Amino acid sequence: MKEKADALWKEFLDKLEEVYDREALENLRIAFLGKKGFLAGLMAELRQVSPEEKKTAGMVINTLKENVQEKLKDKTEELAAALYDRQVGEARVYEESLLIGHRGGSYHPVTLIQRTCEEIFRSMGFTIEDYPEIVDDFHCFQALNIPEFHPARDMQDTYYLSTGQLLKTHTSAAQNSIMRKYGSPLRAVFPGRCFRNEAIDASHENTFFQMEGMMIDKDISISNLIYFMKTMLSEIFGRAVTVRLRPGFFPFVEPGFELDIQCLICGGAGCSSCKHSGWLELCPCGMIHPTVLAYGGIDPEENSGFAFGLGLTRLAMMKYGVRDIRIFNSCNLKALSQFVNH
Ligand code: FA5
Repeated sequence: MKEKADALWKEFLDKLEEVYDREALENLRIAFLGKKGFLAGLMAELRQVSPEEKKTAGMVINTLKENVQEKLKDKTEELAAALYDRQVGEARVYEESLLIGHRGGSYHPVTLIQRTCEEIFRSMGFTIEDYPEIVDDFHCFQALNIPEFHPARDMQDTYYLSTGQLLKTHTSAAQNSIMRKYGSPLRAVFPGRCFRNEAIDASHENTFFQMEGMMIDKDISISNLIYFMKTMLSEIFGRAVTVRLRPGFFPFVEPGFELDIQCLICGGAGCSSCKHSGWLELCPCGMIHPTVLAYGGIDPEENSGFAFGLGLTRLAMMKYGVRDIRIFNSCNLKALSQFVNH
């Protein structure tokens, strides 16, 4: 019985590999689990097995059945996610929510979330700064303790221009100029569009928004950082959200952290938006590295500070329950205009 079950399992896995749509999946399910399917055949054979072997043989069949069911379930989810991606690509997914008769313009959801964040930080004494999208290597990398050939550059696949300048890969590129503009003490946030040559999927775009924040003064500590992060998130969501802080490496902070938010789309159960992990990387942060302070003309012996790089586009996904980041750059007004009243 065990050999037969193993052979069936292998055959099932081979066939599953070739399934690309729901119809084929259903046919496979019927072939294996249906009334006249292979599993039913094995069950029929069980009747001929001697009473001593029956229990073991029964367990073998049950295990096979459970494994087949689990794989079918995974494949169903995988196909559903792929179908969803296709629909988003064709900009059809939000058609039901078309605002019939709606003719007025509306703000882009990322603009809405950006303004909400700006308001929250303004109320806590932060200034709002603007910064160019085309920057130079010094500001994007070197001033952030990332010299030429540093491996951290590999994490941000960069678009270089023929002038030697580049498209800002992160809002941290503004840190140096803002430190030089204000010196210490300073409290500033600076939202901006970022560009990376990314493989695009449900949570990665090649053009997305971040909002950087910095607070520098005498005696700024990690508790200040955590306080501001928590205040911001509870203000934005208007309810308790589950976050986790784990160590993260960025050459411009020490110590550095990754602040993840529990996926609000699936409630942490796992879905395509959070890559089935239940968590979404939202806001790396940390204490500004003394070398970076010094580059910005601020004495690291006298001052300390924190910085964070909030993923604004991902935050908009969580806030508005958008499953696929691609919708934001889709120019699909039917989809994008529905956030007008949030
Ligand atoms: C940075 O960009 C650092 N500059 C952040 C930082 C600032 C760290 C200050 C410490 C201190 P990272 O590459 O992880 O880190 O991006 C930050 C956030 O931007 C991510 O958590 C995510 O929310 C968002 N993000 C990054 N890449 C993408 C992408 N391709 N598409 C959408 N959002 C992205």
